[in-house]
Amino acid sequence: MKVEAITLREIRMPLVHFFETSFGRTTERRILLVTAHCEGVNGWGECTAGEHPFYNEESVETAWYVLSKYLAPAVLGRSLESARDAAPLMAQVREHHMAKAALENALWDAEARQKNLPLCKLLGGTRVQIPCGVSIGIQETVDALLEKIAVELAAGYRRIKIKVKPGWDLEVLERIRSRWPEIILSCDANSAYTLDQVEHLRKFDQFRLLMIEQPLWSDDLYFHARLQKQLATALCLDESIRTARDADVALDLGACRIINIKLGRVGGFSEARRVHDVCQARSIPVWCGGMLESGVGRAHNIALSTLANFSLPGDVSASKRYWKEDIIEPEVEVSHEGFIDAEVQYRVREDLVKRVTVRKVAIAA
Ligand code: OSB
Ligand code: MG
Repeated sequence: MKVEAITLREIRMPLVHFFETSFGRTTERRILLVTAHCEGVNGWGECTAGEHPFYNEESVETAWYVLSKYLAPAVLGRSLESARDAAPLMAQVREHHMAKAALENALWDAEARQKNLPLCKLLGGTRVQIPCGVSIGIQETVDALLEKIAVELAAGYRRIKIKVKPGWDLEVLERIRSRWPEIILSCDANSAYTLDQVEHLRKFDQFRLLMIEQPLWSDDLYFHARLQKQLATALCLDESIRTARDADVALDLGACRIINIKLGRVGGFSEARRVHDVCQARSIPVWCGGMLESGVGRAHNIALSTLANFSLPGDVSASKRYWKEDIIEPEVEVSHEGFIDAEVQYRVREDLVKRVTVRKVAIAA
């Protein structure tokens, strides 16, 4: 598979509803898309870097720079046996996982198309339906949040995750639990707490949460292990797990009992599979996180979620929760039982991509 050219595009699309976390509110997404042109087939990848370096250190701007100056040149003109060969070619660049994932995943997509295989089969996935949860951001009022939860439960979603931060946590969880004592519920702090708040965090135990996601620093494993020992509720790590090695260390330390795998954060399908395998070997369940992706990234999250150890509902949900119109066809749909059919094949709507593109560069070998 020869990599003949790479196109970078930035698209802009308003979210149907703003999404707020402990680090800020997003109303419109800027998304960097990568197209890899390989001997007659085009593979698409999505960069999950945010508009600002708030979730992690990357942003659309840094990814655009690193992709155009370093990563695209590292693979252009190369003949790859498989997309698996891309990561070593890009390894001279330290970190920048979301930029690398966008390109690596575009190559996986191209390889699947070239071999005429569904991407999930190329990855070795076995699940035919994906259990879905939703991640619901911080709202203006608790009543507004309860209303949103009611809508998502009625739609069939199998797990509700809310965003928490100091001042938007215990009372909110209390209101949810008094209305729905039995639903599968979790929360995500995106690093909003410190170890000084252990006593406060211990109060989360009363709500019988499936997990508390990333309560402490985004680069920390050790103090999460200290915290986990003091909580009954399982911790789940998101930001802190950037490699399969991180997963190994986290599990050795006892820093969490569940891991959220995000393709961008770990640098693409190859490393995501390794994180999956480390967790599987140690009987630690994983689930697929989301980064407010367009259909391109969403389809890749679905393919990843077909791997056997993705046993918990992920944050991979229907296109219409995010977009008036998604850039893939068909859009991602979720059944009334809360599953996505993993056998659906998605196609990029290039006409729509063109309409929402604000910049584009084609880089040839
Ligand atoms: O921590 O999981 C997170 C969105 C942006 C940045 C970080 C996170 C999230 C989500 C949204 O929780 C998941 C989604 O619906 O895509
Ligand atoms: Mg998270």
